[in-house]
Amino acid sequence: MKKSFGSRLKALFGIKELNEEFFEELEDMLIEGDLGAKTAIELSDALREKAKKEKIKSVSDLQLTIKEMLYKKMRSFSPTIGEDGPHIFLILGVNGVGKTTSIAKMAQYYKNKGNTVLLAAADTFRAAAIDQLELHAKRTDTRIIKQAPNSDPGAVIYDAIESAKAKGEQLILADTAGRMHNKEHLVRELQKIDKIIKSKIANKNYKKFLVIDATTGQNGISQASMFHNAIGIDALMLTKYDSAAKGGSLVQICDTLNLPIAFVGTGEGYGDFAEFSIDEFLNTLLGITT
Ligand SMILES: Nc1nc2c(ncn2[C@@H]2O[C@H](COP(=O)(O)OP(=O)(O)OP(=O)(O)O)[C@@H](O)[C@H]2O)c(=O)[nH]1
Ligand SMILES: [Mg+2]
Repeated sequence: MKKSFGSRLKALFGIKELNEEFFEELEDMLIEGDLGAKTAIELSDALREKAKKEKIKSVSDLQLTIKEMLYKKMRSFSPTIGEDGPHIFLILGVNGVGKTTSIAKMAQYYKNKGNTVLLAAADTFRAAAIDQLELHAKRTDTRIIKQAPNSDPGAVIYDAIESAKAKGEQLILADTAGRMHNKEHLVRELQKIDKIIKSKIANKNYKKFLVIDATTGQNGISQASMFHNAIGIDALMLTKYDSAAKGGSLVQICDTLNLPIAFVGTGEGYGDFAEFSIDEFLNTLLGITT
């Protein structure tokens, strides 16, 4: 297994003195860690300065300095469900990032908080997607609105909103297809869904979440730009941030698109889900043990 960014940081510090070679190597490592060239250069320059002025003496000094710098580039967001429902969360992301699983985890999470939840099976592109969501609905004891495979996802969401309003349910979690015949088709479909939701739900009760797979790396940045340009994203959700965590690209996405992160998934179980903590994320990324 590839060594985590944090353990490589430790190794780098262990064998080097703080000479030019060290900073170049650090810069390469930050780029490899998906923090992007801009951030990597910015960080290593700032560390150079700091090393000169105040002397960085230990690996923990180095880790904490990087942490401080990255902290400033990130924001978190904690969505709360008010009484004036229904609220709708549209869950977006490319194929296989963990949309459907995250919806099940969110359903459990909000139900545990005492909210009523409705699932909308608006990934109608694959029959199996509807079955998968239905299985999660059964397991988490959540109501689901679905239609036949290949039906219009906008219509599924329309139905779900009507139904949630009629039953007084507080939160609709809508699954979407990550795959389409082509990108233009996907974008057009998402824009259509967006329009339907906007016409039926108060703006403040409508949030669009983009799911980013922590193992994706650099590609996450183009994914985020694509979705953000297509319909505008409100917050990110990080998945698969377990074991060999590799989430450096998340810092870049937050920084370049100015987006907050709401949740993090750390496994396949319903409980492997939490509100995003910048502090914990950076500790894992940088190998900081507290
Ligand atoms: N380890 C781990 N696996 C996850 C996590 N979230 C999702 N998965 C797994 O990733 C795989 C894909 O998850 P799905 O929820 O089906 O992803 P999706 O985005 O809905 O996929 P499509 O509908 O095909 O676009 C499944 O095997 C999940 O169990 C996570 O946080 N950690
Ligand atoms: Mg899915």
